[in-house]
Amino acid sequence: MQAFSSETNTPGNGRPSPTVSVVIPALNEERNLPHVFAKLPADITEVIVVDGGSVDRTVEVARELRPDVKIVQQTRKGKGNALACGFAACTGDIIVMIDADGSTDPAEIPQFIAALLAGADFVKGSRFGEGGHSHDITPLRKLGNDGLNLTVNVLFGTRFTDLCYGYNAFWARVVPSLQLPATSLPQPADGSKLWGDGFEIETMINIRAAAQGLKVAEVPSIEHERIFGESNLNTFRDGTRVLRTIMSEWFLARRARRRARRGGVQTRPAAVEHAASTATSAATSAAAAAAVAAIVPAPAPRLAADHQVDPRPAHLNRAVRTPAPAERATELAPVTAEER
Ligand SMILES: Nc1nc2c(ncn2[C@@H]2O[C@H](COP(=O)(O)OP(=O)(O)OP(=O)(O)O)[C@@H](O)[C@H]2O)c(=O)[nH]1
Ligand SMILES: [Mg+2]
Repeated sequence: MQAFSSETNTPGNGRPSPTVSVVIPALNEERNLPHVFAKLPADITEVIVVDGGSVDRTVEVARELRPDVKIVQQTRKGKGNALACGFAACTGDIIVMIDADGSTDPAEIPQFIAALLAGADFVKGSRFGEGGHSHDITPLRKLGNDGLNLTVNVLFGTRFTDLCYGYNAFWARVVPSLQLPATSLPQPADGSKLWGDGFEIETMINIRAAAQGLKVAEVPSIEHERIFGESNLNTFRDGTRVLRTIMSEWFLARRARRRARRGGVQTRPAAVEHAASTATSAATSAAAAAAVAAIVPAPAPRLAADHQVDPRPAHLNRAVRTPAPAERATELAPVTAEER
């Protein structure tokens, strides 16, 4: 199925439209799935529900609602592992990640797609940028979120307005550069989670996308309260994991930059083949233009003294310059089990 044509990128003009996979991690969400599925745009190519061992009818309900749904059983515990398993099962050109609890509105998906078609590699929903809002976040979590957000912006020279939100979309080709923990690794015997398997996944993905030099855009998003059931997130435990993730990503990026400088390696932001080819044509689309208007501006590359001048449009968020994915692979610390 062809999906999400912009005015100038339609099957009619001979240029193929991207196909779109939606990944939905779900843990005991049988009552919420009907609300989520009802709002999925009609031209989504595939829907992947990643089940975390639900003890309710989550899987059955998903199949009843959408017989063509792909059900994936995650290989370990945690939302991060669920997303990694879901991404691995995607066949679409674009991957959109949303929650199953009714808090992220699937009706916003076209805005994310428009920003990708307008040239972004990676698009983040933002509850706190202009036009965004959260009906769900508590004052304590907002405070923590602001602190973590500021920390990342200072350390990485980014301009994120909402670091910890789980509503993102990106071209599928971006997935390898995120270097998520392999889905084939075993679950630690002591029941702990691997780094990246928990709720720190959103932070990890966002930082890695920026640190890889991908063009990161933000679009406004309205977060709703979970409709039924209870949150799986623990403010202090998961907030601490997020903070530790930020620090560890920063040390890795710094070490990689130093090593690259010592070796005289020319490091450039990752290539943007597909996005670049669609950017010009999509720029005239009203939807894309609206989305681009919300894209975060380019930050000053504070950590990269020898940052190369980047010819890309100023409305795209360029983050610190770090080694290309292949080079960075050797820099990433081995995944270690961490306390729950
Ligand atoms: N497959 C799977 N899904 C999970 C797991 N933990 C959470 N989820 C799903 O991930 C999404 C977000 O989880 P929530 O518990 O709502 O956490 P949150 O949205 O970060 O936090 P709140 O704002 O408090 O709701 C929901 O769709 C959950 O069902 C897990 O271990 N496995
Ligand atoms: Mg939630």
